[in-house]
Amino acid sequence: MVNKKMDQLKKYTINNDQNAGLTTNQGLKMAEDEFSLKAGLRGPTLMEDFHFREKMTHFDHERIPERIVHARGVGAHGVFQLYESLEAYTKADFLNDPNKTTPVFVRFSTVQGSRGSSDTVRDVRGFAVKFYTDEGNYDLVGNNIPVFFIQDAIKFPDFVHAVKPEPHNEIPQGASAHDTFWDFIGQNHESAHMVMWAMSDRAIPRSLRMMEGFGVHTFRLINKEGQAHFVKFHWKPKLGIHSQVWDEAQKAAGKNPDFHRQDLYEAIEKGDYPEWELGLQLIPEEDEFAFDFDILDPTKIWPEEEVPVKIVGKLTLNRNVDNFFAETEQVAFHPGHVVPGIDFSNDPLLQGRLFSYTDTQLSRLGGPNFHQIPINQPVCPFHNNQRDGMHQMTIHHGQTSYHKNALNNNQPEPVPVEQGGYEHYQEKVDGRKVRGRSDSFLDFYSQAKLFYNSLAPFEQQHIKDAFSFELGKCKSEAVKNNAVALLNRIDRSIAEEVAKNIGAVLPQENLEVKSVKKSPALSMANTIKKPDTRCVAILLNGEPDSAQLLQWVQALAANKVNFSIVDKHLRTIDGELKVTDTYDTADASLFDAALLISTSTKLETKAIEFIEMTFNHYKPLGISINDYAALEKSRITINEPGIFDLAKNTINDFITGIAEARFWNRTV
Ligand code: HDD
Repeated sequence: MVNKKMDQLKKYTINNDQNAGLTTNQGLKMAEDEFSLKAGLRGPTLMEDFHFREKMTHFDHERIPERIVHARGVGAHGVFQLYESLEAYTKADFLNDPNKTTPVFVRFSTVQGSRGSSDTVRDVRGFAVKFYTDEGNYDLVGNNIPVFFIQDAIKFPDFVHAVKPEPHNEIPQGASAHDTFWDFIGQNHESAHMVMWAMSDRAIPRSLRMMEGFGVHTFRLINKEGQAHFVKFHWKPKLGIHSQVWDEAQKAAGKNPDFHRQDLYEAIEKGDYPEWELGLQLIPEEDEFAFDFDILDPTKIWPEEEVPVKIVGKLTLNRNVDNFFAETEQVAFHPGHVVPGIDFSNDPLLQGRLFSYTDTQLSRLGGPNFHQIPINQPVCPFHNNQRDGMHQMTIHHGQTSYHKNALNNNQPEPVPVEQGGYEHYQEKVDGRKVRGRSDSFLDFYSQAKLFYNSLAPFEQQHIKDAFSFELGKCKSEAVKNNAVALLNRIDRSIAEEVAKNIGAVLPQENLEVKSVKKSPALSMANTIKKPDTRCVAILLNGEPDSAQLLQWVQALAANKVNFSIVDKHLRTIDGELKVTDTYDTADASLFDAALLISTSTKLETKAIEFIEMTFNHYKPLGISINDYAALEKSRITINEPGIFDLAKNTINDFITGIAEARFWNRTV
């Protein structure tokens, strides 16, 4: 398949170090690379050692500033395929022609932690997509949560200062469980809705491949006739939306800090290409005021039951990067990178973002020519009169670099709208210059309650647990009390339970939102469930029946379930199957299920620990055991939900359990 971006990147990708002599950057062949030039073998290094100085100088400058937020991330290449023309809504070329395949680059990220922090922390996940369209780059820079903490971009530096590690001791890393974050939330009730999502299971995804993405803001689509629709963008994962449990996420953060990054990399290497469908929620321009929330407010969703999501295309990630720094680290996203047919709304958070993203690249990527870095280049030609600057890579031929000119026939010339020139939507605006908030943005609590009402009981309990954990880590009584006062505005039962758990003051008056309204689309309990790409640890305790084992692993593979065989030592079983992990290298927090195969009368302690953690995290457990008494040493009873005794159940029953993923009605 033709992929213009891949073809472009190929020109910059070097793989010519084989059979090549070592040279300096000036092309000088070097006869020695292990010893610096010295005055005598035991003498000082000489200034004239240009090779040493060049090598060391380059090394000294290898790092660039990490992103102020979203520093930890992972990227991959892919394609976007439209299902049917959207010309009724937008003139964007890549959303008009279903025969066109648009190359994309996607970067997922956490928000709070630094570049080396753990993947499985409780946090919002960034979901940034760069479409390399024939009309220029279009960036949809979203998150895995459909709302945001604040309504106006001017508060973003305050919010980020509050959530980041505290300035005096740079603690904590990759966590919002600290005083300044909760102080900010207590003082800014516009965060109420977002904080409910951040404390829900959405903030601890099982895999980047199993989370939704949202453009968050209201944007505008404009068709050829100049008609506009308000739009919200959604990414719906084909594998469904799935999460870890909090204890598992914390353990995985230590056992494998690269858990999500590796999961994505390995899935793509195996050919299990992650897929999302693009969905649009559309509101005609004339219905702007038809809702009981302001559609410009980024702390509000448009409930899917009120404004349905129209599925319009598919994103597939099918290629890992060749070089992390060159591609994932240097990619520069910007919500202001738009194409004809896509425009902004007056959402005050979006408006501020339109300034911040290019600005931050100037210090992060070192100057105004970052668009020339291969990963950032559009796949269509670009011409203008911008010149010079740090890291200019292009030799612009000719005398003129200004508009208008007569010396070069007025080239490059602005392109008329009919020929694809971008024109801003001519929205009529009329108002006084004011610093303030629209009254229509003042309902902070209704949708926080809607979200909570929509969740299954186990999801609601996880939210209460998460608040109790996070606020329990705070030191200030005032911060805790203020946070409980916020919860009391949303739901009394959360406020009561959290106040009790953290020893905070429960306000006397119940100020909760009195609404039982639900939006079933918000619950992860209603998601797609498949066994595909889930990973099972096959735990050996004694020598297994190899024919039986082979049959089981074939059944797992036939259902696209991945597996690792775990034993005391790495070895080959009967010359066929390989033990790929030991009880020391594997950990239950890193697997979706376990299958214990025991042929001995005694269960090894580490095997017991493994199945107990699997059990405690509500995961399916397959058991093939010759002596049931051996299980008594563990806390597992064979009749609990999600335990599959392979003497009575088939391997396919176990695989159905793997698809189910969690058994919440277990007595843990
Ligand atoms: Fe932002 C990075 C998403 C509000 C300023 N943001 C960044 C990234 C994502 C988001 C996914 C990482 C891009 C990458 O992978 O390189 N940000 C969002 C969403 C927001 C949001 C969904 C609200 C709806 N952001 C937001 C505001 C501001 C910024 C209000 C400032 C006014 N964001 C930035 C930034 C970053 C950034 C400082 C850091 C690195 C970068 O831009 O390239 O400019």
